[in-house]
Amino acid sequence: MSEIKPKRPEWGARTTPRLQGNEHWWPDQLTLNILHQKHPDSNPFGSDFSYADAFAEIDVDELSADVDALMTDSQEWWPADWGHYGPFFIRMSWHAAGTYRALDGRGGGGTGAQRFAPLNSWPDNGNLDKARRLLWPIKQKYGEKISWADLMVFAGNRALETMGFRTFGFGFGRSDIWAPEDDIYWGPETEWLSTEDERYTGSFEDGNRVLDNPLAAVQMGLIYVNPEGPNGVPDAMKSAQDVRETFARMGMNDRETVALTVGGHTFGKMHGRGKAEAVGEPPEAAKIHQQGFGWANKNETGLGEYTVTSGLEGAWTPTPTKWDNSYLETIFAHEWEVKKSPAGANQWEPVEVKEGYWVPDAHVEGKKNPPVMTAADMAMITDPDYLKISKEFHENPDVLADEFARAWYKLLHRDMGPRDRYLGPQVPDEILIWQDPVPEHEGPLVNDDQIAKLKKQIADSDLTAKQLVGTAWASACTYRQTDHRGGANGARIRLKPQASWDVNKKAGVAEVIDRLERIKNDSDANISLADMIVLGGSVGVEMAAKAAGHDIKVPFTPGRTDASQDMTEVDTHAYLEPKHDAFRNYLQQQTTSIPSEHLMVDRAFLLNLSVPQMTALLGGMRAIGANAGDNKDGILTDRPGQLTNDFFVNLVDMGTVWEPTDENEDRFEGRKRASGEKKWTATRVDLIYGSNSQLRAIAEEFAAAGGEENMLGHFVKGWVKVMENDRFDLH
Ligand code: HEB
Repeated sequence: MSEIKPKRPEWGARTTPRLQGNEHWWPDQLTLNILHQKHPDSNPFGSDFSYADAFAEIDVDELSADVDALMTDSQEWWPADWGHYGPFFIRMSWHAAGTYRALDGRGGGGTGAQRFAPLNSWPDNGNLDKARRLLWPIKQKYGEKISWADLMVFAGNRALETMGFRTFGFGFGRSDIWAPEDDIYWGPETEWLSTEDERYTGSFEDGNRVLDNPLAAVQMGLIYVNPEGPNGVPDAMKSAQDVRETFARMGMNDRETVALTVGGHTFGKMHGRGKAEAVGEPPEAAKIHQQGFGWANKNETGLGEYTVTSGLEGAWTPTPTKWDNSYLETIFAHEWEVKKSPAGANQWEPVEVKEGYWVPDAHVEGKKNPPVMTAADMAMITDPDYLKISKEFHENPDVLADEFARAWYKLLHRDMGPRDRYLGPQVPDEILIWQDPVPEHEGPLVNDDQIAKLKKQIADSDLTAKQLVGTAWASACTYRQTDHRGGANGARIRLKPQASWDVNKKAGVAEVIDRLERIKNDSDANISLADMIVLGGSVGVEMAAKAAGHDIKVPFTPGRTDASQDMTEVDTHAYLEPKHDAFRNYLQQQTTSIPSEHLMVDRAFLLNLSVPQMTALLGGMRAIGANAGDNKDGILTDRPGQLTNDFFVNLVDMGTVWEPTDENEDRFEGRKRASGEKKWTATRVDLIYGSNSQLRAIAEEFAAAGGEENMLGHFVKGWVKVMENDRFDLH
């Protein structure tokens, strides 16, 4: 790369991070950047572009035919192994989707992020720049009608079909991003593929190797595990442990894990016939004339038979472009030993290749190679639980086919949220529990008169603004825009596991829901409990505003329905539990060293809030007194229950002096500067609005003349956004 001399930018702008910005000078400072990521004007199709509308114009049969034709149209700049790009595309799809992690819903193929750093340059994504470039003519043909995100994932699905596998179906609907996601934490390392285990506490040896939350890969730059074995050591049992952990982080159980690995490695090959050192920089660091192509390979022609990707070399089966049971037949037919690939990687090869198992070379006519396995493949027959499943699949190819089809479908769609978000004619009818289904709405929606009547009944009940606001918030705030799970629809707050979450118990939501249910049952209106909870929130906000002298109306759109317990995947719903919720000044026993103001920004991001909306909601909910539980932290007002700007007025008041009351500086006391009299208590997520310069800028505006009105506007907008984040039927 041509050297950048960072000291004297000649024109004044900072266009490389090496020219020090604020993050260099104050690395621990809270940054709000993740709330500003998607500037509407950064979308080349315009800020009001609807991918669903654009996609509606495409002919999916024509698209499928184009992708199918591409599979065997080998290009001289990247010749297809055995004349078929199918396996290569499967790997692209799997690596797009496989970054998904259930814990925070981040990653996955839903945004087309593989086009951008860091993913486009991850060592594990080696040469997938070529796979995407192969798809370019199709992308060019259809333009905005097909997103890169959909196209990349679809290509792998189609690949399976063209090689004789019947998939479970396919849903389109992934719209593209235009810049890397800034909000994803990929790990603490500062070096690719570092083997220092910085993301682990404990070790294999002490039997307590624990991967940091929310990570789902063992090393920086990998999708899941190191194919050579943990940190390159060829140990199949230990590999099994890593495979099990990383696949579980994506919500996959043992059967799904074996089905995916066996099914996936029925196809294609590994690439390592050459020196690893002869492979150049990844796309993000490649020279300008390479035009986005990375990993330039100086081994011979650098292509075809000389391709170096993972450094392991060889195919798993003698029939790598055909769906069959050959992976399990091959692995069970042989005894395996560790050998070195031409690039020096650890891989398993048969002690003696049996008749019928030699693999024809992908490029050289007449040449035969032994089948090979990775440590992770060997795990499938070494770990006793995996072995049992592998044997069952070996004996029952139909069972394998069904489980692989379902697991592959889940892999590709897991980050898309409810089935409502899928588009196109290939969406299967079967509804699956991991899609968090809710029933269809039946009958007429409640009309305005009925809504008005219900609102009056709620207002006339003994429920307070704190209770109503707190409960509606509790129901809706589980939403996360990362994988579109959670939210108020379904009223899952009354089901397992949500009903027993600590935050919901502390906030006393059960009692409020019970009261709302009685009002609903006494009424003839056709309204769900999910809607009643949200409507109750509107009433609460309006009551609190009225008490402060503001006559406002909080928009309410009915149409939610109530899910049942058996529509709810209890164990993965556990990931949605708010262990921290700044808006209700709630923090469960700290399990992370991340200061709570950072957790607050993360939650605001998951809820898709802007900075002013986050600020207004937090200050407004403090004024209403909507803390979970009875603590008064941050309720900086003498008239709680009223939707005022008191939180901001009192926070920026120079008449108060704040001091921490504990070593960790988690809680604080505010005393009157003049008398020393104790006036308030607060937490980090309160005081950050006075301390952080960007948040203080907004807090001051909300505390200034006209500020309360302004705050109210942002409050209502933010409130409705939170309540309707999961209304995919509306937007
Ligand atoms: Fe795989 C390939 C590893 C899973 C599908 N893989 C591959 C390779 C490696 C691996 C190393 C090679 C690369 C190159 O080129 O060199 N994997 C692995 C591991 C795991 C896996 C370790 C965990 C266990 N896969 C998987 C899955 C799937 C797959 C799940 C799906 C489903 N792969 C695949 C394919 C391929 C691969 C298809 C081939 C590609 C080509 O041929 O190109």
